[in-house]
Amino acid sequence: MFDAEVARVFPDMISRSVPGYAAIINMIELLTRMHAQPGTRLYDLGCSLGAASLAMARGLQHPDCPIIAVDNAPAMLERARAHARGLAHEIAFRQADIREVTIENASVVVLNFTLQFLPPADRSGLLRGIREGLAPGGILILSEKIAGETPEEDAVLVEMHHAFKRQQGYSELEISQKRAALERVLSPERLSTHRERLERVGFSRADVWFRCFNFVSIVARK
Ligand code: GEK
Repeated sequence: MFDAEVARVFPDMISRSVPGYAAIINMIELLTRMHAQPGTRLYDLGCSLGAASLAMARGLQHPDCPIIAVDNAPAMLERARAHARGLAHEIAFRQADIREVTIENASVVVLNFTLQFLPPADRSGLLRGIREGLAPGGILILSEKIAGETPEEDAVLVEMHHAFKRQQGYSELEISQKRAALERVLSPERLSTHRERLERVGFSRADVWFRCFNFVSIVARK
């Protein structure tokens, strides 16, 4: 699914299909600056080409914080490693399924549009593991495409998202077919479902800090 061709067009594809993607990446830098603690780890789960990992590296003010970036698509990791070459702060890229990764002593964990690709039944387990691996004061940044709370709200949000994609010249592009294929394997959930699950697995707060149409980003605290 996330093959060499998707990896090649990925930056263009994601910024044309996720409204606010660039703003979210920028704010991951800021949220890292605010929350990274000396001697802890940072994780980017489902890192693709490493845009969020690079933002975390820019935001970090402590040299002793390893950044661990995980993806299970070799084509993505190959490009991600090339992008990160020569960086002052090294990023450890790992090819693995994010469901198999043990999160330990983490101050910032990023799931930037990745949870949506896991089968819904696997989502609680992953989030519980993240919560257990967070150090006191640690945060999870969770960005997702969401479904509306009602069919009516969903229709309004989808209409706006499609207008955004047209504005981005999306239908003219060959990559629109790739995107459509990806979106068929993506299962968005309602914002209320995300909130309830985060609470159920033990996060004490979940605050939406970004929203545009049916795309949100949440900061969840231990
Ligand atoms: C960004 N965070 O640019 N284990 C590991 N990786 C996975 C798994 C899994 N089980 N499932 C999917 N992936 C990035 C964008 S893209 C979002 C994330 C999108 C990986 C998959 O290989 C892909 O690279 C990524 O999750 C999702 O900030 O394409 O809409």
